[in-house]
Amino acid sequence: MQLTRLLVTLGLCAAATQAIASREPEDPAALMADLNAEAIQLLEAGIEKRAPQKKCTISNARVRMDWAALGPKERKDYIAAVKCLQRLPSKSDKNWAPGARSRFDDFLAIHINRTTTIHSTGNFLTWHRYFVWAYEEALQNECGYKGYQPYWNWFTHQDDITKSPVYDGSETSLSGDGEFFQHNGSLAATGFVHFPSGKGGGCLKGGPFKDMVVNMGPIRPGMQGLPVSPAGPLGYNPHCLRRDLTNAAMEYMTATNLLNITTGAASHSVEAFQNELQGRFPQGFAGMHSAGHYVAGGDASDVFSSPSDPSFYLHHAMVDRVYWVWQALHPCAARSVAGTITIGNNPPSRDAVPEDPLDIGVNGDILTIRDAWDTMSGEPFCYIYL
Ligand SMILES: *[C@@H]1O[C@H](CO)[C@@H](O)[C@H](O)[C@H]1NC(C)=O
Ligand SMILES: *[C@@H]1O[C@H](CO)[C@@H](O)[C@H](O)[C@H]1NC(C)=O
Ligand SMILES: *[C@@H]1O[C@H](CO)[C@@H](O)[C@H](O)[C@H]1NC(C)=O
Ligand SMILES: [Cu+2]
Repeated sequence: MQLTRLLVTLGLCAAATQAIASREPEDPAALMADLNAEAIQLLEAGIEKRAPQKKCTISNARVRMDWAALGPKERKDYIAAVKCLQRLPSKSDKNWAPGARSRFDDFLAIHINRTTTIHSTGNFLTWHRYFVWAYEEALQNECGYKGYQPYWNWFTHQDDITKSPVYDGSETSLSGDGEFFQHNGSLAATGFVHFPSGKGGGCLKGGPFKDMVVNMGPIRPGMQGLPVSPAGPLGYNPHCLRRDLTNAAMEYMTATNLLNITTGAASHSVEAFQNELQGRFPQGFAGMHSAGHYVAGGDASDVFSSPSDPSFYLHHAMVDRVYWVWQALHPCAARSVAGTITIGNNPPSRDAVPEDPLDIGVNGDILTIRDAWDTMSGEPFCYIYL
């Protein structure tokens, strides 16, 4: 750790080319694509140098793609696999999570249960990386899905999120807005940020997930007027999926914020990177991770039960994509951990260490933070982003 910090300070570990580092903020989607291309080049060079015999290579890795880049058939296959997970019976202990009725709910249940030890903690990035990967595995192994986990590209449709192919409400989207529901917007960033209400807030109006039933939560919704589950965090509380597509939260998805965490002031350590990505709440800065949840709003505005909205996994694949880019651009800092084991260090706790377990319950074996640093170790991850 000390050596890494020294090397980083001396600038010896900065792999990002000056060309990108010195860019002026511009079209964030173009910037993100260039950063992604740079990451692939660096990974390729790194593999050739260190382990030419590696079983996971750029050419055989799974390639996770932008939802917008998938064709209609690929999108429908993904949607069908998610619906399949929502039909398959839960594997969770009924006494532990009486509300978990499906395999989809098994993921929601463990996320609810672990919330205070996986957010604003040292394991935030790696826990969610493993969580999304296990979901992708379940879609493939239990529901016959042949593709890979797609991501929601934050850097398009800033002006009108209802036009995004993820949220446009069509048969090839993850459904669009909720019905209009009069409310006072959402409180984000533990109350430090207020997003005004959009045009929704109620049950989904249409699209593939219109009739889906959310079985647990909300526990601590950010959206005002959303009733808390009377059944407790893991109790059974069947309700419709609610959304309030919120353009105001898209204001965080900027080239300036992306540059800051990938090549700028917030890119030199995992601590700075993860903190800036998650937000500086007391300063009224929600950060791209948090803001992304509020773009969907409704059930997704609850840090505990946000995975009740299927778009959670596309948002978190994007969080992981940005983490993956940052790691490729900062090879000396990539394998490090910062932060404690309790949410915002509340209550105060020890520092997280690389050997700490990543527990995703019935959804997968226990890995460690260290196991989850490399998406191309082949043990178990082997994927890249495009
Ligand atoms: C999480 O599960 C543990 C048992 O494994 C239980 O003691 C705890 O109360 C649960 N917490 C929440 C918030 O579900
Ligand atoms: C919205 O705020 C107003 C004024 O503060 C309050 O009277 C009303 O009950 C609030 N509505 C909801 C749904 O929270
Ligand atoms: C970049 O991140 C740093 C560290 O969190 C923060 O202090 C600074 O305000 C950010 N810069 C911009 C332009 O947001
Ligand atoms: Cu989470």
